Amino acid sequence: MKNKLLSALFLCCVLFSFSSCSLRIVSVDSLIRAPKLTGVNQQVQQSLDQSVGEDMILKTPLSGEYAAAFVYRDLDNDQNNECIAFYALTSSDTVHMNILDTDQNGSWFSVCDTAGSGSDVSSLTFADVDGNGRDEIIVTWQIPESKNNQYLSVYGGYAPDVGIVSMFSELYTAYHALDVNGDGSDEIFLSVIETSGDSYLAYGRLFAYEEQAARIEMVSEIRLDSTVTSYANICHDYEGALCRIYIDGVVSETHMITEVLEVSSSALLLSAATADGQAVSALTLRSGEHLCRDINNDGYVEIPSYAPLAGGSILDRENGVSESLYLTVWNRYSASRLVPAYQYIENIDFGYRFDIPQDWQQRVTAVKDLKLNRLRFYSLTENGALGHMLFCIDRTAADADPPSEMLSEEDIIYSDSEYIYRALITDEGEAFGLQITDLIQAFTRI
Ligand SMILES: [Ca+2]
Ligand SMILES: [Ca+2]
Ligand SMILES: [Ca+2]
Ligand SMILES: [Ca+2]
Repeated sequence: MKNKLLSALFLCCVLFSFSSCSLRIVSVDSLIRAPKLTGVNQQVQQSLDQSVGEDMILKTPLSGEYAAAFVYRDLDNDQNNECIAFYALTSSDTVHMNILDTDQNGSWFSVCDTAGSGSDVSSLTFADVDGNGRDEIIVTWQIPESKNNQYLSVYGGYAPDVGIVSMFSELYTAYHALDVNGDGSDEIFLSVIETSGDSYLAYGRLFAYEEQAARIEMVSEIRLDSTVTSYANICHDYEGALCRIYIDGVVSETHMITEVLEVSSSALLLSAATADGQAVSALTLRSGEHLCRDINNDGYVEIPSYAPLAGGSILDRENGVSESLYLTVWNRYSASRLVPAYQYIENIDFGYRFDIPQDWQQRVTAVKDLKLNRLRFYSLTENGALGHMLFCIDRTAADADPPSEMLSEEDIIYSDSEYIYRALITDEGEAFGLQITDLIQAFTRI
C-alpha cells in the first residue's frame, strides 16, 4: 500500500513537472476525473484542511467551464500548476478562495487565502486582463441579498511568495470578457441594472487595464434599455476594427430584446448601434428563447427574429387552420441595417428545422399538417394563394410500417432510432429545380 502511494506520488510529481504545458489546455473536468490525479486532489485537500484548521465545506463554482472543487492552472507561467480552491467555514457564510502551490519536493502548501464577496461562487474563469501573458482569475460571487446582481472580482499577479493581488471588484448584472481592440489583453464589459427609487436604470460599462495607473478602470459608460429586468446572454463579433457587443435583455416572462453596442478599437468608446434610424432594441423585441449567436458560422453574430411565412399555415388535428406558420429569421447587423442572413422553419412538433433559401421569399410557402405529421411546400401564386405542391416531408415512427406511397429508400432524408423522415418531390417540384440532396442539406434534426 505504501509503495502504491509512493509511486502515485512520484507519478503526480512527474506529471506536474513535465506536462503542465499540456495540462493547461486540458479541461479541468477531465483533469479531476483522471484517476491518476485523484491522489493530487487528496493532497490538496489535506494541505487545505491543515491551513484552514477549522471545519469547512468545499464550494464548487455553480456554473461554467470550471465547475470543480479544485481547479488546476499555471498562474505564474513556471510550468507548474497551482490549485484554486473555494470553501466556506461551517461557522460563516462567506466563501474563501485559497491558492495552493507545490514546493520543490512536490508537496502542496497553501500560499494565500482571500475572503470573497459572496456566499457562493457563481463562476470561475481565466483571462489575461493586463496583457502580461499570464492569466488573471475572474471570480463571480453570488450575493444572497440581491436577486439581480453579483460581484465580479479579478485577481492577478500570482507569485508563490506574495500570493495574489485583488485587481478589481464590481457589482454587475451580466458580464462578458472580450478583447475589444485585439491587443491580446481582455477588456471587461459589465451590464448593470441599478435601482433608482421605484424604477431601474441600466448601464453598459467597459473596463480596461490602464498601464500607467496599473489598475483596471472604467473607460466608457452608456445607458442601456431600462425596461430590461435581466440579461440572458452577451456575445461579440468584429467587423474590421469595429467590435460589436450584442446584449440579449429579458423584458418580460415571454419577451426579449437585443441591444447592440459598437466599440472602436482606437478609443474604446461604447456607442449604441441604430438600424434605419432606430435603436436596435426597438427592432428586436420578440417572444421566443433564441439568443444571439453566429448561427451560420460566418464569423458574425446574428440576431433572431420571428416572421409569419407569407401564405403559410398550420392545420390542427381536426384539419382546421389553427395558426400562422412562422419563420425563424436570423438578422445580421451591418452598415446601420438589420439584414436577414439565415432563415428556417423550426418545426418543434416534428423534431426538425428546415432551411428556407432567401430566394424562396414570396415564391414558396408551407402548410404544416399536425394530423398527418407532414410539412407540405407549395408554390405561391402572385395573389398570395397556394399554387402547386412542390414537395412534402413526412415523419413516421421508426418502428411503424412505412406508408405505401413512400416506400423507396431514396426518399429518406433523415432517420434515427425514433423517426424516419421521408420527402416526396412532385413533378412541379422537379420543374422548380428541387432535388432530394437539396432537401437533405436543408434538413436539421433538433
Ligand atoms: Ca505555476
Ligand atoms: Ca495577466
Ligand atoms: Ca484588449
Ligand atoms: Ca453568422
